[in-house]
Amino acid sequence: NEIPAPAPRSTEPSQLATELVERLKYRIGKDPKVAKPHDWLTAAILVVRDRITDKWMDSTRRTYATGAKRVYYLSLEFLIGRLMRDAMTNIGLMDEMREALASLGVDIDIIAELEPDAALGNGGLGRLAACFIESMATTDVPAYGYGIRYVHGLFRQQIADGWQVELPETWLAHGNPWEFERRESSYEIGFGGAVETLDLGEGKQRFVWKPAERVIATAYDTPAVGWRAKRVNTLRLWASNPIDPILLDAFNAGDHIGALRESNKAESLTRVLYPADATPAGQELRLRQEFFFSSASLQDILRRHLQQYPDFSSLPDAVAIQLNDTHPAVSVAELVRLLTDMHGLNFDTAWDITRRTFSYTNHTLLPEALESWPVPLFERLLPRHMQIVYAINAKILIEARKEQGADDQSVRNISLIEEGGERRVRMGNLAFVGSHSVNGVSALHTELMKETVFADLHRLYPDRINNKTNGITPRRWLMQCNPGLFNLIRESIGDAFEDDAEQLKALDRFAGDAAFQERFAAIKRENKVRLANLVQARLGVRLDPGAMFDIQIKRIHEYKRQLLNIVEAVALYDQIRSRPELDWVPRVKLFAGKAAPSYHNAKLIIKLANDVARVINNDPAVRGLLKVVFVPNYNVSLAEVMVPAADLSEQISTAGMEASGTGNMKFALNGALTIGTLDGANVEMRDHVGAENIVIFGMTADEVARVRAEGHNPRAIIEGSPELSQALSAISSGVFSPDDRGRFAGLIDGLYNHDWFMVAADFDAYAKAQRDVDALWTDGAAWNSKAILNTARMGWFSSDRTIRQYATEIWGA
Ligand code: DL6
Repeated sequence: NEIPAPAPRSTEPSQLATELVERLKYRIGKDPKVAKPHDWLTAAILVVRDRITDKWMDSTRRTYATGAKRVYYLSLEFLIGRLMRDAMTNIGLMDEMREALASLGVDIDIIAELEPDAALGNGGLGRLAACFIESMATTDVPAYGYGIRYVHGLFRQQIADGWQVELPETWLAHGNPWEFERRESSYEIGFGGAVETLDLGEGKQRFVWKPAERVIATAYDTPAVGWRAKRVNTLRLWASNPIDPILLDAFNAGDHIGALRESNKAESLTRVLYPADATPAGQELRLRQEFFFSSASLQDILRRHLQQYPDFSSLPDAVAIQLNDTHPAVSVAELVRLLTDMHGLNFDTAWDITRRTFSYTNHTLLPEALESWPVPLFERLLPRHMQIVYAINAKILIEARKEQGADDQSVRNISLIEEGGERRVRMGNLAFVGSHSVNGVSALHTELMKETVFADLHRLYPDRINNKTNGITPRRWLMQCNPGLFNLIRESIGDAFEDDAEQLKALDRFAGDAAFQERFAAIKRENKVRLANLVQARLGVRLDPGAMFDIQIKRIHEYKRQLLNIVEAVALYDQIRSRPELDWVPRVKLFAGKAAPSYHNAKLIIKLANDVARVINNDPAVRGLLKVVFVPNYNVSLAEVMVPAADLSEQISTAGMEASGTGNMKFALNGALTIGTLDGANVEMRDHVGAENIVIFGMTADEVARVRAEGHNPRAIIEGSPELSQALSAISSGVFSPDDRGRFAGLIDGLYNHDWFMVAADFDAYAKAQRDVDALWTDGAAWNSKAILNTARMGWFSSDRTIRQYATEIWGA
């Protein structure tokens, strides 16, 4: 019998207020008179969640009824940040909830600040996954995001005496009112042990993996609400639990700690997010995490498929599975195992289904970030998967050699096993051969993939590599983080851009309108005041909102070249002191970002930024014309304050090294001008906003590759640039580190000796570009016009566009 759908609930603030009090009493057990702000936050989330749940169930029913293809996005990271504003905006309840809470004496802005920032990711890759989940719901793609429910997300960063200190993050400390625990959706995941071969006669065999260890994966579901709540999808995160919570025999025998050892071990599997960005963790636990979430997700997908279809021949037509980087690449072997060993398909059929079901996104060309696992480790942990990897490898290499005439070197490059030295399983190659589509994340990155890391595989499968330039969700990165600008746009061009970001183009005609420029600039100023207040409160540093806010926020990495920016600040400091009579443009250089805890140079760069800041900010000769600020603990919520406040966005990676970038898109959409290299998506941004509205400098990717191949002489470059050599000698001689004069000598020696990241090579071009930026700043109308054109022309970089391209060109969804 059909169960009737519930009648739509009233969205009257008075009704919402009644529900808020109800949730507070019956779900949290608090009398409104004694409720704390945290209790109100939980109550507010529960009220919104109920409404979302109605839509969620509608969406699920609709997917079943229409038999629509389902998309599964497997990602070890989802950097979702806070969810409450996002959900309320998308379901259209923001104003009503504000009023309802106000009627109970609660300020929504205060409780919103208490929501933990869910940092289940490191940086761009994880935040992209979060934008995609929202855009898949917005564009009505039936999708599940699958990942890990880390108990501790990315570490909290404290700055102590200028150094980064890592502290545990505890986003679940107050519980998580968004999620539903699904005890019924749990699966066994095995590790280790051995494989038995059963002879079935007629040359047939069956393989039975007998794992030595097993844990349980339990699902936790969070609704992912699309714009206007047209669809609600599911983010399903797995937590690991022991099979036996306690070993009673051991406990009764007095071994109280030992009785819990296994249980602790099982739970520790999903306890912590690996804090490495673009460097493999290289830890057994990391491989365990990867297999754990891949296996749980695939078992779940196959179970759901069999509820609707008689067998797996229809899997590639009903299901698309996207591998977000190589972290879930072991899924290729696991799906073959599940289809053959557990469901009785033969290897060739299983392989064909696997390849037609998976697609893979590559997010980096950095050699150190291309995951590979030592064969002995892989074999010990996943003995059956090792056999399958060898079987796939044999198939691929025979095909390459016999059908394509690949030579020895090419066969070595294509192989799933890296030979020479320690033998390793190459996860990038496994993901590539196990997928029907392999995509890069910007046009330049995709071309470089074809020419470098996957050159031989590309020759073998020339139709497989394609490009899907990244995008960002305009709901979070404009509507919510910049309500002033959002309202101004709506007043000026109507609301069509809310459903199609490319309609922002209609703003073009306001670029030269003086009255509009004034309002646009006033909003930017308000956003800068908000950031200045935050900096004053957290760091005690006073910022002038009239100065140019020049911002670089992202993970700290040598290829992202925060060092180039800091060295330029030092050079500028020198100039301001030696030419005080000139009209210097007041600037604040703001930095934020985390360094991987084991990345020595990245941590040193944070210390340098802080040491330089201390000296410059306290030197009266600078007269406040230049300030340097490192804002601690960068996360999604901090980005939501910093992005709308930027005048200038620093996107200055060594060309050819940043796969795409997405921060670059957020800034430009919010009306910042970009100073950047021709790297990643900057190239396409220039095409969209117009070369005259972006400041491009420095070597191209081709030039970097050529210089690296031919060798260059950074020492000569430095000696030929008085500004640069003076700045470097100040840093290396201890002007900024009087307590330890040699602190930065090694860092600066690296620039003289090899300059791998082309900091010295690009310095003069960068410094000149910065002076061009200064000149532009002094012409307020010209600056504002360019800023408006950036906002107007960034609509194409909406993740809705990216997802539509994935849906039509990869998923067939
Ligand atoms: O595609 C999302 C994002 C890009 O925008 C960045 O350019 C890129 O560095 C980042 N890649 C990673 C790689 N980590 N691993 N593996 O985070 O992806």
